[in-house]
Amino acid sequence: MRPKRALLATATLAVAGALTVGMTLAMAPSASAGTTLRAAAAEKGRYFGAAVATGKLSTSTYTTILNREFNSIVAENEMKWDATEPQQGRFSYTGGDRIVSHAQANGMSVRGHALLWHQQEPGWAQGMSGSALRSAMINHVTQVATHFRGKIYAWDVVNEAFADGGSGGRRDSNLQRTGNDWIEAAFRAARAADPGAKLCYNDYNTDGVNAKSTGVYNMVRDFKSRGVPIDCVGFQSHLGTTIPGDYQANLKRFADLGVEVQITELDVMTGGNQANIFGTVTRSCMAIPQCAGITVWGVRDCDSWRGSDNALLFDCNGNKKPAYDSVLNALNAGPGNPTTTPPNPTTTPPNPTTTPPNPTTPPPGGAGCSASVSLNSWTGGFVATVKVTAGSSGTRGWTVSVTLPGGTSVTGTWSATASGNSGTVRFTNVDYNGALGAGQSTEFGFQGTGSAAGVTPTCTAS
Ligand code: G2I
Repeated sequence: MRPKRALLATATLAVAGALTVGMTLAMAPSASAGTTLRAAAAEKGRYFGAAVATGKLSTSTYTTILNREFNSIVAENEMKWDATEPQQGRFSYTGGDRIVSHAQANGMSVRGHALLWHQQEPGWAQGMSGSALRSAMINHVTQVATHFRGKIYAWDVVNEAFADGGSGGRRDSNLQRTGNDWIEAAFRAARAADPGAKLCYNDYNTDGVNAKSTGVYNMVRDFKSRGVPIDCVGFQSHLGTTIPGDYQANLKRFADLGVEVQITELDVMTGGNQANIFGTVTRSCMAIPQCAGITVWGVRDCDSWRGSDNALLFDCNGNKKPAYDSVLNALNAGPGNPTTTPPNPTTTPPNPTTTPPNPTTPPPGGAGCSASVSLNSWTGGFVATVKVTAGSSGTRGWTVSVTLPGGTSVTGTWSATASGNSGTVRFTNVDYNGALGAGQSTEFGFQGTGSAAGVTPTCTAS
């Protein structure tokens, strides 16, 4: 204890000294963009966010900093499973809605955190397993993503599902024990419920190239190759006194897979290196065009889950720390961002899950298409992915019919519109995937309860 206290006292003095510099800078008369984190990030096409606890929104020091410096927020706890579905099938959105309305009133976008996580499961789910849990978790994803539909820039659909250590494999949990496909089933359910939200996988200790991040990388590559809807990967970046030398290279290898990367829970151990590490993280994000933004996990040091680590950008009185200047300078020095646009808090960007047909070859119309289905099944439920391929005349639109066995019903559909949910169900294209050139394919999917084993889809083109 004693040496630590001495260390902290020294650090506090150092911080206080450097603060004078930070405050002088902040008092410069210019009110133009670039003098706050949110303005500097927005100028470069990024967001700069903070994790928020609703209980603090009535503290004026806190809210003043939040509204001045951040243009994105995430609920620190209020959108988690235990908070949103405290009893099975009974949903509670008070805290989450408060976060969303604060964002809307202050020009901020919202990150959703987190639909499925093995921690902070409500008690009723902790005791569940197998197909009952699988149905409950998919229902949770569907209900919560539907409630917030159109209001969330990016969802952490699944949080912290990989194991620490060298295995590169999944972490054991009751979620994982429902079957290895639980993550893709969750992403598909989230896409069906809110097609406009970017869907992220989020984890910690994945901040450099290591066995764990490579496990995640392999999953993302597999998802992209099979059309599982994933748009982004979150790197939590809870950092100590060092940062992996390949931090930026790691972000880049994920971006090269065709996903957005986001720094989602940044905080850094206090000490001599804190400002440098915050700066390195910010520069790394700015160097990757697909890095959409950075979220710090709290506003002031005293708001942090890390307590005495003093891990954030503002001290407990709300003063800017040297780490703040380091981040602001890195944002202002960074290149613009050609591939991501800053999320708009009030509109939902269209987010098709399939590649639109080539506009230079107008579809000639006429009959002819085929469909094939691949199934991920577990006891009591399934996710079906259907590939639709146009015949030699191409399509203007298509309808795929499947006849489901008795007792089986469809609970969610993406990239198509379903008529009915049991017996013979007809799936019709949505506006962006009906027109297919000759031989071109698109995919849609549905999930359901019961079994879809052996179903044969038939396709009709228009
Ligand atoms: O643990 C740090 C973060 C790691 N990644 C996922 C994040 O969701 C996680 O956030 C933390 C929150 O900052 C804490 O505030 O998650 C913790 C839960 O594992 C949060 O702590 C919980 C306490 O454990 C509960 O006792 C308390 O009721 O916060 C709750 C609300 O204050």
